[in-house]
Amino acid sequence: MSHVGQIIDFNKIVDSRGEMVALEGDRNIPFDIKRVYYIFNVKPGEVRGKHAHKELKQVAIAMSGSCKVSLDNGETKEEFILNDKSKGLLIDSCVWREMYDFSSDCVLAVLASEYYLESDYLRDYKEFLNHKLV
Ligand code: T46
Repeated sequence: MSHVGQIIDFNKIVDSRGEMVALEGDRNIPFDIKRVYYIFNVKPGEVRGKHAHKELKQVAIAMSGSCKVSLDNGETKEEFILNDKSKGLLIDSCVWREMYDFSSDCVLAVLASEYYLESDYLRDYKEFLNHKLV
């Protein structure tokens, strides 16, 4: 089975004072990071995402709490639970994503390969499937 998303296990730098993770573009993040945003205070039962991107690649990390992410490349669907600040979910371009079951304390940070660009969005599922055929 081909994988739709990939979990990246970040190296934890641990010493007697606590723990740290360092994120570096083109190193442990497999693209140059152009944008960072984070999502929090998601209302119970809300689903975010429900779109794909033509070019954008992202890594999503639950900095606190947890949420679920469903990824769909048009052929295969996979569900991930994000609940570990030392693991990131790599979401490639042209993957339909839905984020749900956010815990009330969830802070979902996202590192993105591009600046925000509305024309990069595929917000209609049929349009997404057609785009994959082009
Ligand atoms: C994804 C999930 C995890 C901006 O102005 N700048 C930005 O960088 C972003 C991401 C959004 N926006 C505006 C666009 C919309 O008017 O904020 C509003 C909400 O954005 P959106 O509906 O895209 O939010 P989500 O949570 O459904 O999806 C976002 C990302 O778009 C998406 O790529 O993977 O977060």
